[in-house]
Amino acid sequence: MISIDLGDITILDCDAIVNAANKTLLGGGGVDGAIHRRAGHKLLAECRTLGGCETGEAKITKGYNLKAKYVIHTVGPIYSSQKNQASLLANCYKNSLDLALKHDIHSIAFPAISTGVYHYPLEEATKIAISTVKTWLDMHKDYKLDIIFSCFDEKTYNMYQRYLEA
Ligand code: AR6
Repeated sequence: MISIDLGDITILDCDAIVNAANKTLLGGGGVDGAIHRRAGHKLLAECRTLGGCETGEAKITKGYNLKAKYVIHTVGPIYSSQKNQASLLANCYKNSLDLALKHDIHSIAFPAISTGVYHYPLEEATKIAISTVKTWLDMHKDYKLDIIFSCFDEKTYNMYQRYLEA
């Protein structure tokens, strides 16, 4: 099942929340900063052991002080005119979902990856997020997974609503 939530991803009570991180996995601004602040310093300590993460890839840690048991850290593309932007962004969703399956995660919340500091145009990013997730769910019909798109502002929420209804 896919749903949308307007608000802060760090307070969601689900098995995993996804972090829109950078390649260092050592924290930053935006949703990354918010997740690290609420999870506490042990999250950073675990992230230091991971050796960073390539764009489009995903790595998993515990959630520490979060309600979520796990954080899945993925690195979205920094928007530019490069041709492979869309597939890199799609990989973030796909690889995060593959990790969820591997770790028996049955509810996962995604922020709008790359649409903040990384400046991916919201409408394009929303279409990629929704189509990638729907394709993954279609390919894993026997696995029960609730997916929440966590939208931090109304503009993002309205965009997800529009494309989920379409
Ligand atoms: N809950 C849900 N969504 C949030 C929250 C929150 N607490 N805070 C922000 N957002 P961004 P990016 C939304 O910039 O574009 C960091 O410095 C935000 O409004 O967090 O992938 C990393 O370290 C936007 O809709 O991520 C990287 O260097 C969405 O999350 C870089 O930013 C993504 O915005 C990654 O940039």
